[in-house]
Amino acid sequence: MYCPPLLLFNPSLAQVHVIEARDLNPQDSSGTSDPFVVIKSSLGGTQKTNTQKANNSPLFDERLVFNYKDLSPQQIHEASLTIAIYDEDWFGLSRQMIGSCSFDLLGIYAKNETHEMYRTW
Ligand SMILES: [Ca+2]
Repeated sequence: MYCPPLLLFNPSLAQVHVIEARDLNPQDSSGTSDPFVVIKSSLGGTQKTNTQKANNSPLFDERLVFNYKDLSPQQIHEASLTIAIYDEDWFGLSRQMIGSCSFDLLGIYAKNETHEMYRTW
């Protein structure tokens, strides 16, 4: 069984650095969107970024942290995150999905040394 070193040293922390999105499809009649990112963990918990008003290529640069206790190796190996980006409407009272993707946490550690992921939709 392969266990990435970072998970061995700190098995109860998942930090997601949401950097940016580019060329989002506009959702508002103005030709722009008011995007924010929601991250949902299969281990429990949901976190979101701040909303970037009227911006189709937003720079978020926010770190979202999920802390857990007493995770089993099985839970860590099966953990996944779903990342969705929405357009905010009506001062946060409604939202419209622009796109989403999911990935398993160990896959990010195993695929590259920088633990970065890019997705186009
Ligand atoms: Ca909007």
